[in-house]
Amino acid sequence: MNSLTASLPSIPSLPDSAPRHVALERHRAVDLPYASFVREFVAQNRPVVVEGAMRGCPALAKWTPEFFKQRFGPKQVQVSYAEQMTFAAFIDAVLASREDAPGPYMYRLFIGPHLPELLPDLEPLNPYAFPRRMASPLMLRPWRRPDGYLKLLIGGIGGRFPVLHYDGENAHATITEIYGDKEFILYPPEDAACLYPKLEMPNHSSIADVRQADPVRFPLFAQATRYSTVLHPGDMVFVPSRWWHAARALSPSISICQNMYDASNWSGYVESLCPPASGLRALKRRAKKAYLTGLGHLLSTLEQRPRHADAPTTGLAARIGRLAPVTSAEAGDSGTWPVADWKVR
Ligand SMILES: O=C(O)CCC(=O)C(=O)O
Repeated sequence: MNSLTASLPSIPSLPDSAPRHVALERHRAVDLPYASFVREFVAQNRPVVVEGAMRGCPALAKWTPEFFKQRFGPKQVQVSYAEQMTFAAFIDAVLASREDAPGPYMYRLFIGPHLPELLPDLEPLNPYAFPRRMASPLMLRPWRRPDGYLKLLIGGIGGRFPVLHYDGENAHATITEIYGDKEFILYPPEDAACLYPKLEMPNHSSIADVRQADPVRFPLFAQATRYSTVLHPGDMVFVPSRWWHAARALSPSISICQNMYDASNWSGYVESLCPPASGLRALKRRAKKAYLTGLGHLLSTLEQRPRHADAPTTGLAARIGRLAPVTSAEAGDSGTWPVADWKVR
């Protein structure tokens, strides 16, 4: 047992009669080296909050609702799938949001293609949001996201992400609070049956609001184990693949969300991109699957190379680092990311 494992409380198992509410495990970044994070949480598909995950990132000192209103006021922005409005109108609605009359919640604004001016505010990059497989030049073009598919999430008091869900394509996610406070709730994959997945969208729950689930319609819900926490500025929650999650702003709140793949969730990702098909399409899928599977093996090997803080920035080691970035130094700064030609799916 390593020293971190020795100091971690194990996830408790609850007696049947106990309320199934557990406080989500938290660690300070200074006590959780990246290698321990990967070994203890990512590789084991266990959620955790890392406090102080983005030290030195300018957004923490700069981003406020007023900053967005002043800087991008007249710009039309995508708030949800259906709603667009100017940033100024959106921020006004966020600041007017109340527990009994929640305002809009922004969850469809991708920073790279739509607000690339913000990218330098997020550097140095969150050291826990690695490896950056989607940034690898070896990644197939339609799925290549040099910034890790960074999304902006903003809501006011009582505003919430609209649905209890898990992320598609077997992704892990990191969600980092930049400003304000947000309640974050997770349920483990094995409790899916208690969360009433929608038939037509099995990663979305039929329960509209976990705080007001109808016990007659959703009798099994009470048996699901809820892990909850409150995110404060600088806190990052690691949401492992297939963990259900929901979020609600407790004050005007700004955060960023980023998806992540490594050896632990890659095969599920490949499966989700290559569902069974017939005819010519089946041949293309097989070729894509073979490429992505091989790429996964190659990236896993490269990611395991020992990293040295004083690694050379030129030559073979640097080139390998660019193919499989596992540190922010290897990922480079946002000036080197080809943001202009990304498409948002
Ligand atoms: O609002 C949040 O923090 C949740 C974000 C989320 O789950 C998502 O973007 O998939």
